[in-house]
Amino acid sequence: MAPVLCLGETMVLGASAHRLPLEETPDVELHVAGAESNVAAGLAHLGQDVEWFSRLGDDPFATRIRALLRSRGVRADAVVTDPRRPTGLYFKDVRPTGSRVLYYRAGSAASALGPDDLDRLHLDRRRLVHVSGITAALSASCDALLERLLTLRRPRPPISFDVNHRPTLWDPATAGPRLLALARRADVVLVGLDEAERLWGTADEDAVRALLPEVASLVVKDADRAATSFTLRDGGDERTSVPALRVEVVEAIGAGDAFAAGWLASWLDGHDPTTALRLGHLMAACTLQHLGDLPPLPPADRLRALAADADWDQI
Ligand code: KDG
Repeated sequence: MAPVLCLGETMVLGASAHRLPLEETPDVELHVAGAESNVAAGLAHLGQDVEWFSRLGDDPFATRIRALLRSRGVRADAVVTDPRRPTGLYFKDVRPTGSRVLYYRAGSAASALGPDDLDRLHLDRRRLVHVSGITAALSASCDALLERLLTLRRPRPPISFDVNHRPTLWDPATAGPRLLALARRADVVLVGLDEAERLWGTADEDAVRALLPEVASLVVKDADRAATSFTLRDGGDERTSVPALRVEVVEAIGAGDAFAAGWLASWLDGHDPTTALRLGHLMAACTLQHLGDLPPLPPADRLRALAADADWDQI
């Protein structure tokens, strides 16, 4: 069986080492960040065999991305180097009023991803393919890649889709219908209640489920409050909710990917919905306490034991 595949753009991320606004900071730290490779790194940490695929430039940023992901146990064998286009960059501008992102990714190597890239990825042998709605916003060819992937004739590998609406890339009126159409064809969908409200005008878990009734597993995350999963089973819909963990938040960007990694790892291992949601929350809690998207993590055994702990409510 080929490794789990996570597909989407990864960039180098610059952020103030002092958590100052960019115009004031004396030092900028460089990190590696991309929603799908964040998920890949989380899955690898939790013991899954995982590969990330995208396109990178022929530049030091690409070298940095490859090295970081390799160090996190993520394979990147099929990644394409495009010497004509740069690796995408972005900055996090940390302000007292909240963080904002500044992208330098238009025309990046990853924006040239397209449907033909799927031919090199051995999709028929994957346990899971993970993608996100960010890809749909990057270019017409990126959107066409998602279209082809999500309309593959069954039997096909299970596809998980994190809605990941990025308002800086496209407005809700354009993104809403497109992301809903893509999500409807996935097997697993992860979505935040805040983005569901922005995109589809509904801030209620059951109403989100009503929009995506045929998705085998739907996970709706309600920020720092709770996450709820809906799983089609034996002709019915199993609904499970687990409250989020209380943590001191340093920076929230990337926590959704960490949650996705925890939930998906548990789902791949065949765990029950409660354990999967708990592992999602635990992974998210680790990321929330760090500036970068890929913080150091406690050992996987410890995380799994906590997720299965009968005394979870005391954590
Ligand atoms: O989920 C975190 C990502 O949003 C961030 O690291 C960068 O992939 C990214 C994007 O496109 O915003």
